[in-house]
Amino acid sequence: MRILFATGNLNKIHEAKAILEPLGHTVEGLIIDGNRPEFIEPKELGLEHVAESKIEQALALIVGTEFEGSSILVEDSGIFIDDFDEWPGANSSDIEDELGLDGILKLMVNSELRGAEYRAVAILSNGNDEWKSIGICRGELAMKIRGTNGFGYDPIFIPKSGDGRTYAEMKKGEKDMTSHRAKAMMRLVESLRAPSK
Ligand code: ITT
Repeated sequence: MRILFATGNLNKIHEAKAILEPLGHTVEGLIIDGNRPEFIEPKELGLEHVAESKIEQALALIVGTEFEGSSILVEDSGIFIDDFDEWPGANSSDIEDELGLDGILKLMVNSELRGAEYRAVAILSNGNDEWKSIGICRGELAMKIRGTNGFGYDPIFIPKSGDGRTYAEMKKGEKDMTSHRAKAMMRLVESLRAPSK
C-alpha cells in the first residue's frame, strides 16, 4: 500500500519508512502546495484525541487535491515519566523546546523512580475506513545525555528491551525493531487485513 504520512516531523517519516517498507508498503510524507501539514493539537485531551484531530485535519486538507482517497497516516506520540504523573505526555515537544533534555534531567535529580515510557497512537484512513493502533515502549531515563542518533528524547531514553544503551546510542535501524512507533505501525498494518473500526 502507498501510505502518505501527514506529519511535519521528518524523523517520524524516516522511522515509518524503515518499519513499513520491509513489510511491502511505501511511505511518503504528505506535501500539499509545497508544505507539510502543521496541525492544531488539542494536547490537553491526550494523545488519542490529538491523533483523531490530526486525521480529521489531514483529511480536510486533501479534499479537492490529487490525494483525495489516498491512505493517509497520522501519529501522535510522547514520553510519559512515571515520577511526574505521566508528564509531559502530549506536550513532549513543547517541554523539550522549553527545558531541553538537560533541564528535564535536572528536574529528576531527586527522583528515585526513573521509569518512563514512549507511547504512540497511529491512525490510517482512506476517507471511508479508519484503523487505529497504539504502541508503548517501556524504559528508563538515563542519568545524562548519551548518544547522537535518533531525535527528541532518544539521548536520555534507555529502552527496557535493550542492553542499557539509549536509543541515541544505537545504530541506525535498531530503534525501529522495538520502539513505540514500530509497535504502533506494525499493529496498524496487521489490522489492515481485518475489517476497519
Ligand atoms: P507532527 O505532529 O507533525 O506529527 P510532532 O513532532 O509535533 O510532529 P508530536 O506532536 O506527536 O509530533 O510530538 C512528538 C514529540 O514527542 C516529539 O517531538 C518528541 O519530543 C517526543 N517523541 C515522540 N516519539 C519520540 C521518539 O521516537 N524519540 C524521541 N522523542 C520522541
